[in-house]
Amino acid sequence: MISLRNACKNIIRSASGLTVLSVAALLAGCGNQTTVQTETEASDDLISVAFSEVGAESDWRVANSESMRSTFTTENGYEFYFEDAKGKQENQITTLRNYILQGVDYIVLAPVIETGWDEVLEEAAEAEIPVIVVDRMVDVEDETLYTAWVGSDFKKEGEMAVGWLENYLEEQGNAEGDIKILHVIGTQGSSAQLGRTAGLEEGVADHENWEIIAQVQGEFTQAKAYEEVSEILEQTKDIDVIYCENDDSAFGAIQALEEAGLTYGMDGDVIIISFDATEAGLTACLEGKINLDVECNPMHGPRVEAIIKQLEAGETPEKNHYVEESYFTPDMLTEELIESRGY
Ligand code: GYE
Repeated sequence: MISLRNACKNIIRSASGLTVLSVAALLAGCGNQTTVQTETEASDDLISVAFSEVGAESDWRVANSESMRSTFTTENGYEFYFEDAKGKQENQITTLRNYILQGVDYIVLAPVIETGWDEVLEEAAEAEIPVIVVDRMVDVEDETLYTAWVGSDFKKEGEMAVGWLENYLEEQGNAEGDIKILHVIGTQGSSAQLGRTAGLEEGVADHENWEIIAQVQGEFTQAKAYEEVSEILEQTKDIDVIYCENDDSAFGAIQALEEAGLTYGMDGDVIIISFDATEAGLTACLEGKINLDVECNPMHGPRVEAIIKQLEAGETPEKNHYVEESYFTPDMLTEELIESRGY
């Protein structure tokens, strides 16, 4: 039996003589929204890579999308499809179904949250389309439903932040004093949130004098973090540390602190911990506004390409690939270093 995927693919393959318009009409039943190349020669040589991105909620995310776009170019031999899910899993599921119907060669998924992927990934497996998961993870019963994953060890990132705070407080001669932490949480249920939160919560459990006074939903955006931190500051100003799960939410927290007239960073009262180490985040760190910025590398395009190249060569890529990461404090930074990082 010819699968719908193959039927659609055949339409694409045999369409060389047709106009773009008529091909688009033919493909309407295949859920294809994208203009199709009419040069069979050209499109036959290209590997189609279809990416479902979380959204554009943060600088990190924008850098991640750009890394994909600049890797999967026609010059590099790819036909690249991109959909922004605007932070909604249901949009990603619809996008994946369209990619499956379209019969792309590879699906690349940056999942918004970990759960809820079993069904659509089974559909991709039935259509024999390899799915490469990038950045956050998927939590599926059958791990063969995805081919490989590449991203960060988010729990380790959280642990790095906790280890740094422990040392910093000791250096300040404040290892024994009460430490009140405001925790600005990222998108609930995303691997980045789960790992960074677990790192902090375990660190707090290990220190009798550390306390999380409130957990607010920053959703990885400046606007939401600003709103939530402002509300907390109306109730209390007795805060020693704000643990922000990404740079954009750190900017929101900083904005709220400034409005409330509180000092922060290297020369202030409130310690700011952040994650991502984007150009804007590291610039704020160099200026002493962020005490610690834990690195989270978004340049996944070349890493995904390496996996695809292995698959094209008939090799089996490593299932899970963790990116090595570090952290930054103001004394470790220079403008040149920040510029050289490219995001
Ligand atoms: O930290 C945040 C983004 O999943 C690692 O998502 C990613 C996170 C990143 O919105 O800025």
